[in-house]
Order: sequence, then C-alpha cells, then structure tokens
Amino acid sequence: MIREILVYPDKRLREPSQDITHFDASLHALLQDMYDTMIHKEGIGLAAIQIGVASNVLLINLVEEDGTQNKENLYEIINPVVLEKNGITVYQEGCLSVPGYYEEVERAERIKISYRDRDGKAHEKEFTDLMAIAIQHEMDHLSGRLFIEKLSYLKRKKFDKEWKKKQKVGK
Ligand code: QAP
Ligand code: CO
Repeated sequence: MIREILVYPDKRLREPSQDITHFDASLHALLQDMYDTMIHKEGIGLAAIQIGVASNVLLINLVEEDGTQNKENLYEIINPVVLEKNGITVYQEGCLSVPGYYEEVERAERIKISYRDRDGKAHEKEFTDLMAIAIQHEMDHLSGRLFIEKLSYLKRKKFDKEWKKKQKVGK
C-alpha cells in the first residue's frame, strides 16, 4: 500500500525511532508499504518515520548504471548501529521529505554497521560510495534529523526563505 510521505516541517520527522523487537508479519507489511511508497515516489532510500512509523527501519535501493532500479539490490536495514566511520565525502543529496531541494552535504566516506534483516538475522557490513552516504542519510532520519540540518548557516537561511516562498505559492 502506498502511504503518505511526511514533508518538512512536519514535527513527526523530528521524533527519534525505536528498535524493532518482533520480526513478524506486521514488520513485513511495513517493509512492503515502505517499498511501494519509495518506488511510487521515485526514491532510492526511505526511513519508516517518513511514513509516520517511528521504528528503526530503513530501505535503500540504488539505481543501476543502466538507470534501472532492481529489487534484487534492495537493502532492508533494521536496528542499525554504527561500528566504524572514516573519511569524508561530499554529495548532492535530496530527500522525499524535502521534495525539490538538493544540496551538497558532507558525510563519512565509509561506514561499518551492524543491523538485522527482515527475519531478525544479525549482519555486520562495511559500505562505501553512495551506499555509505544513503545509510548515513537514512540513519539520520531514525534520529529525527534531516539533511538540511547539516547545511552551513547561510545555505540554511536561503533554504528557509525559498521553502517559505514555495509554501506561499502553494507548491
Ligand atoms: C536519500 O533520497 C539519499 O526532492 C534518498 O522531488 C540522498 O530517494 C540517498 C527524491 C542522497 C543517497 C544520496 C527527492 C525524489 C528522492 C526529491 C531520495 C524529489 C523526488 C530522494
Ligand atoms: Co530523507
């Protein structure tokens, strides 16, 4: 089922999420709804809180070099914990909860996390490149943070001004 995506400045996006304790059918239904919603909105990543569910669940499904998005490459990451981070990289990020806005953000270049899959099985894995960036972006959602909070003071002021203007015109 396609769900509504919460859009900035919705207060619910600031709520910290909680760990999943039961790896059951209701988790699988949540994962399905998140996937349907992410694909429908043409996203490559989504955190549960973006559809109003404050659980530590995120999806990442990067696009291939040929432009296709294949479900075989879908990562379902539950209860992630950062074990290691290193290096610095900059990437122009966007977010389904801040539609139409893209800006460069600094992140760690590599990240090692532990997490669980849909069956509750524990994994430990290191990610690099766009996967590392996407994990950090989505894990920020689980802590109630958005990428616009990482902008410089001037860029944030410009964003606030543009966003207000956009809301006035009703976009
Ligand atoms: C998070 O972002 C991310 O503004 C996922 O109009 C960001 O899927 C991962 C989107 C950067 C890696 C690098 C944004 C779709 C999708 C928009 C997204 C929009 C339509 C964003
Ligand atoms: Co986002």
